Amino acid sequence: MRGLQQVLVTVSATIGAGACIFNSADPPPVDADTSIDAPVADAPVADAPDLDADAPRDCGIVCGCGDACVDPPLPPGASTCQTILKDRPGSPNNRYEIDPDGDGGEAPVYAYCDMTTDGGGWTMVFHSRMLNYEPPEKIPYNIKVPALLEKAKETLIAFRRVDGSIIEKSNTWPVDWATFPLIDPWRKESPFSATGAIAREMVSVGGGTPELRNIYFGHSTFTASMCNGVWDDSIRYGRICIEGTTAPFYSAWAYPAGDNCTSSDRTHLAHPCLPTDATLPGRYFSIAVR
Ligand SMILES: [Ca+2]
Repeated sequence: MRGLQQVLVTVSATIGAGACIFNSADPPPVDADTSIDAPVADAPVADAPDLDADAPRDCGIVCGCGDACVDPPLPPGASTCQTILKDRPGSPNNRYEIDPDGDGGEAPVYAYCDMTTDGGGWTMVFHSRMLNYEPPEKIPYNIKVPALLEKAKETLIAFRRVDGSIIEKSNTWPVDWATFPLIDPWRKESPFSATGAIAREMVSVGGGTPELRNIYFGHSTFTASMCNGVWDDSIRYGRICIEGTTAPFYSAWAYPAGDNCTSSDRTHLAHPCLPTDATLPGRYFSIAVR
């Protein structure tokens, strides 16, 4: 079997661009020049996910065990995770090549596509990969294609596992994903760039009926332990949360101590974002758009 795989890899490699030559048994090789364009932190994550545009190529299609496969060509013109799902219904969650501004302009990038949550078609533009982002003004999206954010209408925030899958609400994890209209300033800069802001939007938590909510985002802090305070711009801390909900509460990301990934209503008090503990999987804050 091993010999057959080797042959298939060799054959696929000769097919050229678009060939899908890896499967779960054969992780993709990591090239020496696939450095991750992310800020340097004092607490790097050893097993950080390779879900951004700069990470090495992965299959766009789930291959059978031991099989080689070839990506069908994407339709010409602009593509996002949403257009891929529309053109290929049933496409699985995975990394795909996208080109939001079509031929020319920005080069295509590889992005993780969430094809299942709330109808799918989400392009993940941010997936935390370290503790204590500094300085917060320099935290970019992982996917930096302006056309993607200019065209997007909705945002999905969620805590995800290292492989990109969402950690759904459960008895031991009372935190939901949430969707809301893409907040205008988020089109230009990541929410980490804000000092301290409140956007009022119709928010759906876990796919529920949308309700008007306050969305807090910025690298300052507020004194309330719940997500309902008044911003104090004199202190750098880092908060993203949605008042009165079980949506993700991502905090302390701009402060030199452990980050917290919990629920906005704080029913689930501070949990560190990254490590796996006895009851919870490793968790990473994420932002996706469609
Ligand atoms: Ca392009």
